[in-house]
Amino acid sequence: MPLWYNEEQTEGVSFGIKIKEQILSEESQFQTIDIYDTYEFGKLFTLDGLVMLTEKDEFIYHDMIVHVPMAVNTEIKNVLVIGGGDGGTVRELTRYNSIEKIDMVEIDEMVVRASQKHLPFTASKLTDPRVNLFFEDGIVFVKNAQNSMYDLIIVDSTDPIGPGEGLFTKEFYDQCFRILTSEGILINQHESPFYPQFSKEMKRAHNKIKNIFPISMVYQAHIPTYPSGHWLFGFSSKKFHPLEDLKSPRWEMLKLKTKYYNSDLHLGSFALPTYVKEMLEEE
Ligand code: AAT
Repeated sequence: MPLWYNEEQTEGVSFGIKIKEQILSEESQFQTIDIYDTYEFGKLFTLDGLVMLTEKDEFIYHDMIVHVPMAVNTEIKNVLVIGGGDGGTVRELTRYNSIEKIDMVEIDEMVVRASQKHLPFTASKLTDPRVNLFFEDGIVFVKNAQNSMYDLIIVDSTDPIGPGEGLFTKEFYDQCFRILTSEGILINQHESPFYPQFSKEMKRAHNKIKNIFPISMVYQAHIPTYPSGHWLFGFSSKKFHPLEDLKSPRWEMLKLKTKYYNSDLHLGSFALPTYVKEMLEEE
């Protein structure tokens, strides 16, 4: 009997991946952590039965959440990552020699330990000397952080149910604004535009952020294992415009080999389908 991982992405849509075996299943204080080995996607990591990443397509998400802001401000030195316990975001950040400090605040230490054991490539740079791991709630961390501490904040969080809920609130975005420098950039994983229960959250988040940051835009990527495969990210900033301030030649001089991100795609990722643009204009 073949084994399948099945995720009810909506009440009427189920997404399945054939699995070789289940490698891990544990209950943390916050959520259920499962890791499977699959035929098509390598290892699959889920929280509360929802896909967080697979080894085959995680490069798309992590390229887009990191290289987009880094190519807009190549001088970024201090970075805060909220969530991201699998280490993929940190891995991409550590490729920049110019970055001096990365604080990563993950609520669930068990996610980090499971990733280090079973997703070694994704978690490979969590031991980089520039990385400081904090196991606490990102909401509390930003409240206690000093003004103007970070050049970049990346919110690599779960969806707004469970522990990730508070990371989609106005209070949280206000704190992010406060602790960013005058050149600061905030990047959010922003849900999918396609199914209403996801797009509803994206619209709510975008409406809150655009009232706080002078520049707030949305960009997209194709992530096969996320609901609908069409995923959005938010780019907000106190100073930099993600297109007008893109430093393509400077970024290309760094000669980072990326599998998804490139300068043309950077520009293209901000060109949104009409229905998404209309959603973003709705109050
Ligand atoms: N890198 C892609 C994987 C993730 S996982 C998101 C992480 O956010 C999880 O490890 C979770 O424990 C952590 N997290 C959730 N809430 C908080 C919080 N309040 N403070 C700190 N960390 C938190 C992102 C997947 C995106 C899925 C899209 N469908």
